[in-house]
Amino acid sequence: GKISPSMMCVDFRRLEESVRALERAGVEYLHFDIMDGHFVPNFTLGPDFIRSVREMTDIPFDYHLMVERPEMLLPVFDIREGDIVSVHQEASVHLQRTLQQIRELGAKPSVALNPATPIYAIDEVMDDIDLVLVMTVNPGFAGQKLVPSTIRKISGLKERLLAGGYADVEIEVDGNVSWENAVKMRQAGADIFVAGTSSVFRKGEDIEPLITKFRTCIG
Ligand code: S6P
Ligand code: MG
Repeated sequence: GKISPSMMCVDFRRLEESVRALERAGVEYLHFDIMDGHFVPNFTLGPDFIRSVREMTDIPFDYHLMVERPEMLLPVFDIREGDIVSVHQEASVHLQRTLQQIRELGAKPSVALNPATPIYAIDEVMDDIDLVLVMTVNPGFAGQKLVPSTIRKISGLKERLLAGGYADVEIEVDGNVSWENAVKMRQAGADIFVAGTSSVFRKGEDIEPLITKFRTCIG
């Protein structure tokens, strides 16, 4: 599996030091939670912050847009080839067009599904996505508890991808990806794991050994 550490969980006083530790640990992506105070009841990381991290490292970025009308905000980010861009199914009125716009930027288009959003919501855009972001908590905050039904949802999605001829579409999981939950999510078919306060970001603990431990859970 691949690791995408959640940057909203980093100790901002030690930002550069943390990015270096994540580089040494060899994480595949950096996950940025972008919240607008409308689509979700919280407000987080903006383009200036993300741009300053962009200047520090070449690790591909994983943009998680928890905003209404995400298509309007694509130009404010320095999206590069190989980055992931996830938009929520409910947030984009012309979802297929938004995914096309992400593809045109050279990035990997992805649709994020809230716990209550059914898998079939993406049926008509399967040819337009490289991955699906399965939310395993309701988006808005770090440190929440897993919504248990989402584990079944991951295996349901995996089956559907295989049966439908979309075996290349990856499954990313986000929310309370703890050591124990990571194992279950992996068994259910997840490929990319967002690591947050449930695993690698713990006050006073070094990131690197925690990433190594996390790897053993996700295979
Ligand atoms: C939640 C956000 C996530 C969190 C992540 C934190 O709205 O999309 O990316 O930052 O889930 O991890 P944890 O382990 O604290 O749940
Ligand atoms: Mg996220």
